[in-house]
Amino acid sequence: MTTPTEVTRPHGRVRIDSYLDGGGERSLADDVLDGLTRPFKELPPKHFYDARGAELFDRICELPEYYPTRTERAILRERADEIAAETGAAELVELGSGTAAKTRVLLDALESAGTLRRYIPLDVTESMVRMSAETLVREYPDLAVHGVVGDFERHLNEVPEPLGPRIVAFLGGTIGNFPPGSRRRFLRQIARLLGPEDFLLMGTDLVKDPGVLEAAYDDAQGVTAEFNRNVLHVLNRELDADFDPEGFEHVALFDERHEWIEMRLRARRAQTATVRALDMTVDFDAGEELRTEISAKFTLERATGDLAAAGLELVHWLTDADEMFALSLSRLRG
Ligand code: AVJ
Repeated sequence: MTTPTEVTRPHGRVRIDSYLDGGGERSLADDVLDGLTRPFKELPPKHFYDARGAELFDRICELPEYYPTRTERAILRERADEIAAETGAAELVELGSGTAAKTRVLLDALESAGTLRRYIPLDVTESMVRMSAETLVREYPDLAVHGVVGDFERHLNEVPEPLGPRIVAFLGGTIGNFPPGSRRRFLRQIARLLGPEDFLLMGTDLVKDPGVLEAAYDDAQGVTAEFNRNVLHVLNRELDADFDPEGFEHVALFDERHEWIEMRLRARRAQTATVRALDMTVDFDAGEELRTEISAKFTLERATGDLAAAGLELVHWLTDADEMFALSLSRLRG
């Protein structure tokens, strides 16, 4: 348990603990050192999300080709009352809460059921945690919000002790960003937040026609391409680098063997970038690719297997009529 760098109580029902202390920048530097010196260059997708990246991601969620967000929201709307009844949850812990747009659907259902007491958003973007906390306490007069500003890969231990039965929500399909081994390891860490009365509610995008998948990650307006290149803008700013984002082409393809989408940046020509903060140069051959994201797509079997590996058992598998996306409700295996 580390000490939060800052604790604020703007008024009785909001508390925000911040655990970001420069560790984030260190992790960017480490990821660049590791990832850009490998024979197959790679950066983890978490570095997309500076303010501009978060904004571009919000625009992606509105695109006609990008079905996951609206499909997940529709499933939630359809099934929230059932989830509330089944779980009787007093609190909602949300990992990667962002703007907390879909959260309201769950909070409404838990409030109507009369069980809701507390919301615990965990996100790396401090402004988002603060904004959603302040908005939500105004909208829900009996709700306490205990925000945790942190990285869900490093700060799960900082989630406060439960006040009662809880739902841990990990929405959007973000679990698909982890490669298979670390996905199961991460699910085991999440499982440690659960007691015998608690549930995990997780969103997973489903395996489907490759054309539909690839369009979702390569939209006609080029918003996803800009989102992909944004990681280079982040490196330029944070590490005093000089990558030319326009020197790279956006690539999105479905790897059928691994059942995941890969996003890559492909060098349009041979080029060298300097990363001054790390005193390193990075050479690209013409056509060389840098992998920036995997986004795994799931079947019921894959989801069940991953949950089981973390000691969790599936309670409900909730999908839309076209089986585009699924929400799984699971709990510790009894
Ligand atoms: C936020 C990780 C769920 O993988 O679909 C959207 C991110 N990348 N378009 C996803 C993303 C390209 C998104 N997740």
